[in-house]
Amino acid sequence: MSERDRGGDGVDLTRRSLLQTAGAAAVATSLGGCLSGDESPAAGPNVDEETAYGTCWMCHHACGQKLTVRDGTAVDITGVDGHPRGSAGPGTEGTLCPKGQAELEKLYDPDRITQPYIREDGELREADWDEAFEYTARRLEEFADEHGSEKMLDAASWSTTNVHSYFWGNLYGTPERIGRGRHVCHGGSHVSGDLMGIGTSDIRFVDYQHSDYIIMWGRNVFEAFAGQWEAKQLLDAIDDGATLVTIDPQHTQTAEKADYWLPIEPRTDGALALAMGHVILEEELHDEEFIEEQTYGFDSYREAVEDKTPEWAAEITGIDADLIREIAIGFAEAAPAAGIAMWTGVGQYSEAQKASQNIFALHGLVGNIDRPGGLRMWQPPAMSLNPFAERGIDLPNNAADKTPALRKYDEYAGIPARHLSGIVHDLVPEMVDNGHIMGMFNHYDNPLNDGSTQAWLEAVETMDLVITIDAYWNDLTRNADVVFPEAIQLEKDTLINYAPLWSAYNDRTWVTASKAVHEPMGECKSGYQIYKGIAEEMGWGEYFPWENEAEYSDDMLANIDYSFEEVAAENYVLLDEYGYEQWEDRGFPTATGRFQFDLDQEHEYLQAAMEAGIETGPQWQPPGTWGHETDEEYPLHLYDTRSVFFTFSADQVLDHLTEQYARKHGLEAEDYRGNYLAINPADAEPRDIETGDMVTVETPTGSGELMAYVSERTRPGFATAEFGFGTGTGHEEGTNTMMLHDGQFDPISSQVDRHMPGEVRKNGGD
Ligand SMILES: Nc1nc2c(c(=O)[nH]1)N[C@H]1C(S)=C(S)[C@@H](COP(=O)(O)OP(=O)(O)OC[C@H]3O[C@@H](n4cnc5c(=O)[nH]c(N)nc54)[C@H](O)[C@@H]3O)O[C@H]1N2
Ligand SMILES: Nc1nc2c(c(=O)[nH]1)N[C@H]1C(S)=C(S)[C@@H](COP(=O)(O)OP(=O)(O)OC[C@H]3O[C@@H](n4cnc5c(=O)[nH]c(N)nc54)[C@H](O)[C@@H]3O)O[C@H]1N2
Ligand code: SF4
Ligand SMILES: [Mo]
Repeated sequence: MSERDRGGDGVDLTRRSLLQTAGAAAVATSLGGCLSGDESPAAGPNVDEETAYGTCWMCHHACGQKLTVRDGTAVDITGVDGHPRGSAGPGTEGTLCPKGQAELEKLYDPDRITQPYIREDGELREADWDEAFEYTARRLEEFADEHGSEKMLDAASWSTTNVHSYFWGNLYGTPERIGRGRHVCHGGSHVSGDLMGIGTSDIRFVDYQHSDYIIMWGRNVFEAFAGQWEAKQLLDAIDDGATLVTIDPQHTQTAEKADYWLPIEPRTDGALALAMGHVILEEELHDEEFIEEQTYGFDSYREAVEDKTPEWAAEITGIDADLIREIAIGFAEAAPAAGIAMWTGVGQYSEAQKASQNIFALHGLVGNIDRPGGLRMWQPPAMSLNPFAERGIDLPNNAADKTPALRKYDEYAGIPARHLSGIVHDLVPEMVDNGHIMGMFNHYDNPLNDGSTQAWLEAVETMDLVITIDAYWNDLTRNADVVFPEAIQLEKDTLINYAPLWSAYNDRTWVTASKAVHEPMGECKSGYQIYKGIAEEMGWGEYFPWENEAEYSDDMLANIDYSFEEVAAENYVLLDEYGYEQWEDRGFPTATGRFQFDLDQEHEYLQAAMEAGIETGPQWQPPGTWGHETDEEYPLHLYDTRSVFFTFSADQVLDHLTEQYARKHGLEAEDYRGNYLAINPADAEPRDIETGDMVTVETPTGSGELMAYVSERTRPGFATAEFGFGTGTGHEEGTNTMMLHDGQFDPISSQVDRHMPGEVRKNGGD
């Protein structure tokens, strides 16, 4: 296992082969009709050809795009060299991953919604913009009169403009919001990282360039990267001799490249981390000075790991005790040039808050925080996220005196998460039943994908008012009262709506922007124009003085003395330099100003911990403390995963991507284009299941049909399927794994728990 095998399946993974599984030419071919139609003349000497930039928004990580536009038609798309997110750093090639390349297919996709719709006499019908704005404003006013605006749920997600939060919070006045990080993405580690002083997820990235020892702890970075820079720099690091460890029940594409694969028993990460800490202290490999000067609560840590020997953890995790020792020593000896990358793998189970706390404690123990090769504390550029304030607009805060329902009503008094979270995704259907949530606003978001889908489907039908800004039809948009068609990133001026952090430049702040490359299709408008239109009808025109996104962006950039035009002309600009060990001057952003092993200083957490009956310091919580366990009837452990071809449920609608996904599994000859259930041969054989068979997967609360993919990729007993397919999504083929979900969530963070016990049988069998 410790033998380095970097060939994986005979495929030599390189920067290009990993990220560019299909060239732009292949994408252009797949666009077929679009590009050879009447308006797309063949290239020739008289053809008017331009180069333009884009800011890829296919997975919202903003890699730079360079486009060739011929007589108004975008014909080629590629990366931008040296781009902070799309390259490996200065002087290196910029590329696009398969999703990024597919944005051209999305631009010309005939299935996109390109017209506003409103509900009349129970049916959705096409409307013009004036009608749609007027109708929306009237319904919003009626909703506020009848229910109170606090019963409107803001579920906006990947909008390129942050104006939605000002619209729904400050102006309409709702305190109810489902955010991505804490509620549906990685709630457990969001809470721990925040309270320990290393950020929610913003700085959860290793300083790959200088690292000698990298642990991918429940992360599959070669399929799910946060911008291509991450996968590219990891490849460079291992080429330069860094040790790569993956801790994952799946033998992922990342495990294929690793020196060590630890096929951990799911949900036992907390035990492994405590045992690693035990070894590091026993071997005296901890950083005494850092602990003394920069941390809080070390005594509770020492006490917690005292009896957590590798032999103890081996029983629980299924990982050999000697291997645990080897990894712990390897990591600590390489520190501070050693880092742990973590995101959803230790984020999406009910015991994840404590498990991630135990893992993050290892950073404090070896003192690798904000030191070269360790866990970098990324800095944002000094851009303003509040253009209203920049303009001197006196924006009211109409949500300020409203308490979220979770904290207001007795029905939720038993839920510890209410202290730390405004909402629980999986409780929304119940809140709708209780009349505490009566409407919802969505923008580039589909909650039917995220958990408890069956209950959510009913909730959406019960709600009094559902408004969406989307690009495709699915069970959410079809059930909405208003559907606004949004221009995609290539059709609008784009400055990302948050201050960008992690990138290939580990010592520079930066921004990236691009101008519209193409006219919006049909009647599509940008998100900003949609909010402005509704606001004007609501009588809030004074708060929207900017004509368009570019003007709004100018105010976001004013602080750094750039205009939107100037950044867009370059695609990206590098700004201030910053150094390591920033805690030296600033301390850590915690109640004690130190890195916190123990979270007893945080009042809200203390309340939640007391109610949940857990400790504030590091602690071992066995699987099943809150989540489910497998049993005789449901012996398989089910989990959903990501593929490099898809972002959540957003782009399974693009045929070129589902085609590549089928090809990667060797199943392109089948008619089926849904997701696959990956299952180990040891589990498949007794069930008579072979690759390509249709199977039914069942949990105590639901079932679905999909195609089997028998593979050593998953450890025995663990079966996975990519999410974002099936009922509720825009690509109905396959199974929405969350249709099998029963509402289990982490009682501390409120994060959806996506581990489920299940059984699988071959269709047509017994
Ligand atoms: N089952 C399962 N669910 C998960 C996860 C998981 O691991 N398993 N992971 C979670 C994580 S980590 C996160 S961060 C969340 C994010 O998940 P969400 O925020 O829910 O995002 P998506 O599912 O991508 O939302 C897709 C919606 O955007 C629409 N859309 C596509 N293109 C456009 C466009 O150009 N403009 C507009 N306006 N709309 C568009 C689609 O039609 C669809 O309605 O998902 C979570 N959901
Ligand atoms: N292509 C693509 N890229 C993306 C996204 C996308 O949807 N598609 N989404 C983006 C977003 S918002 C996010 S949050 C990130 C997520 O990035 P990652 O967290 O790297 O996402 P996954 O690929 O789901 O990897 C999670 C891994 O955890 C493993 N795992 C499951 N259970 C356990 C467990 O109990 N313990 C351990 N140790 N491991 C476990 C799974 O087998 C899986 O390999 O990706 C980002 N990048
Ligand atoms: S990683 Fe891929 S999909 Fe995501 S922004 Fe970059 S090119 Fe686009
Ligand atoms: Mo996420």
